[in-house]
Amino acid sequence: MVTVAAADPPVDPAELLTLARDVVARAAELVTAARADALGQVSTKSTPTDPVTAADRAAERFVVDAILAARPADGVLGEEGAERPGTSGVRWVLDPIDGTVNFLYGIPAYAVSLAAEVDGVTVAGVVRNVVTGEEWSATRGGGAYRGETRLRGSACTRLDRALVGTGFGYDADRRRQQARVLAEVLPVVRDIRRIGSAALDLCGAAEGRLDAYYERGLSPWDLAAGELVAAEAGLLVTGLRGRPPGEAMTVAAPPALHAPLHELLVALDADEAG
Ligand code: LIP
Repeated sequence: MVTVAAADPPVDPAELLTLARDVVARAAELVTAARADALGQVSTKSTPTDPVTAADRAAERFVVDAILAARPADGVLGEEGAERPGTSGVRWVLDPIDGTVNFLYGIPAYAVSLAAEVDGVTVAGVVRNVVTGEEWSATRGGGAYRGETRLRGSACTRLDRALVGTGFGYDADRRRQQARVLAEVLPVVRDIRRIGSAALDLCGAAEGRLDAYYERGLSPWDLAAGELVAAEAGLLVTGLRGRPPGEAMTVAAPPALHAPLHELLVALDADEAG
């Protein structure tokens, strides 16, 4: 058993993963069952096109209650407002529906994303596509999987042959800046895919369904589980200019692609304001 001594009591990432997988699977069932009613209960957050539904909130409540029933001393951070410090050293980071616009439109690309951190380091993560039931998971040092299949990322080594995922924020000025960057990336790669869920983008890159991924504007809950899955699949997951992945920029790619993509995004100041 690999234990993480920083927590009190020490925890086994595999045990955290088992709990996360069970809770996420049940949350995905709740999201599916709630969709019909949720479509009539939509409000917005940062902009009129940044939705949140009753299903987002119900799924977050469910996950938080289930996690704390099992581990009452843990901390939680959720996209829809769940935030509590814990005393165990373990914090759960949750996006109850990553890809909420896809959820609203019935596009089968939205996921429940749940990660466990110990003293700020993600040690276990699960991403589950609610519609297809595909589940990506990882523990730190334990590898990344879709189901039982080990993930190794893409073998692509040329940026001009790379299928690159990205996404866009909800704010108009941010989208103008992202479009400026996209206009320079699109001509020099194979193609772009905008799937609409950062968690699924990161897992897609881990599996090789995308050769690489970048996005500016990710929140901790978008990133937490998918970042671990991508890293455990052998991808480099970074920001720009030596920074960690985060709100300014996240780049996830195999080493052969990370260097040219990173260089391009730095040249475009892709992590700058806007
Ligand atoms: C989504 C992200 C995605 C981004 C979307 C949206 P949400 O998160 O996962 O990468 O491009 O604009 O922010 O809002 O569906 O939880």
